[in-house]
Amino acid sequence: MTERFIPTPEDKFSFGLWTVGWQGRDPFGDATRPALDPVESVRRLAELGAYGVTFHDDDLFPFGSSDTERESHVKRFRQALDATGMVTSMVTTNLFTHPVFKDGAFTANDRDVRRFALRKTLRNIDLAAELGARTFVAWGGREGAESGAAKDVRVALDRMKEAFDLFGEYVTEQGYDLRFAIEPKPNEPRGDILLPTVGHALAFIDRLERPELYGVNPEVGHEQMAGLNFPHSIAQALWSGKLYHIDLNGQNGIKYDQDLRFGAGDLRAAFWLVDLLESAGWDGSRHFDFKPPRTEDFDGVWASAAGCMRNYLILKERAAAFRADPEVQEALRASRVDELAQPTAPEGLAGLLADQAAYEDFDVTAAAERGMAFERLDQLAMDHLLAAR
Ligand SMILES: [Mn+2]
Repeated sequence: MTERFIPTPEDKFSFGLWTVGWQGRDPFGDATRPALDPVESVRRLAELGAYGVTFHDDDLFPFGSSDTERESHVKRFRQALDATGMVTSMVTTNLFTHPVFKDGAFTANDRDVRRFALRKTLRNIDLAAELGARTFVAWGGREGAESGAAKDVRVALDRMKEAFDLFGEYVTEQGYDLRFAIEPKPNEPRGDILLPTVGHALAFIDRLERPELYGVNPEVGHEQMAGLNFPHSIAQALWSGKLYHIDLNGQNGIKYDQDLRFGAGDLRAAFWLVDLLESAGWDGSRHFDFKPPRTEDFDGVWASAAGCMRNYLILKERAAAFRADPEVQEALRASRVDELAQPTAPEGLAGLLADQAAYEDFDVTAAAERGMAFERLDQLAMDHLLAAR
């Protein structure tokens, strides 16, 4: 019964080193778990069936490491990857933990801090290229404010654009095969963060000098913290050709960033998300950015990581069963979902204006009375999600 949910590298599951390595420190409590060696994380995740790992520079070597220290950490990590066959599927920069970033990195009011942040990121871009990562995520957790006068947002966006344009210039000059994925979040740790949602990030990318180098890295919980429909955000990112990476986790509505394992929290949103990614043929990583709760010991950490992958595979099976069910296909037609794919006025403006049936003779009352049969369709989805069919 359970054997069909065993993850393999072909499923392209990946994890951040900071996920299983999270020690459980929160604003009110100290660490509940000791530090985890990245080499151990690589080994255990490979055993569980993951294909890749991702990291912030500071996850791999402590902030302020000398070149020699940095090189020895990278070497051990590389050996662990070689021994397990795991890949570095994405790299990102920590521009939020050290106190120097208390007012942000690319948009800190302090220009010296901004220049340091650019150099820290450029150095990490070199490492990403060296390890063969093709995606570089940028989460600006400290780019924001708690009060109105503290940050001139229009000017801050100029500085944000300046930073990303410099990175685009750098990867182009170096010939790196690396694209950037901007990760939106509405708040936490800042009171309000710049580029708070997928929509904001997509609009920002349009203003960059080399927009083709930039996409988004939406996280389930981040959009849901803003009360948004995550599958809708992903659909728009896909529609824009801008889904460059994704962070899967769980969240229970509008509250602090919970980072639950994937499938926990809003299960129906998770079902529709997997249905969307699989229907769209998403071929990128299924990347988990979650935090095993601080109640857990290491057995709980690995159970939580395994649960992320297992839940994805269960939902993938449930979504496929939903799509394959002849009754569902009939219900989709009854709800006229296929009709939305027909262009509304393919004959053009003149033809539309000349068409009396479209307006003058249109029976508004009859059209208003037609039921859409969405409830039956949704219950079929619920039945499949709950394995009742
Ligand atoms: Mn999060």
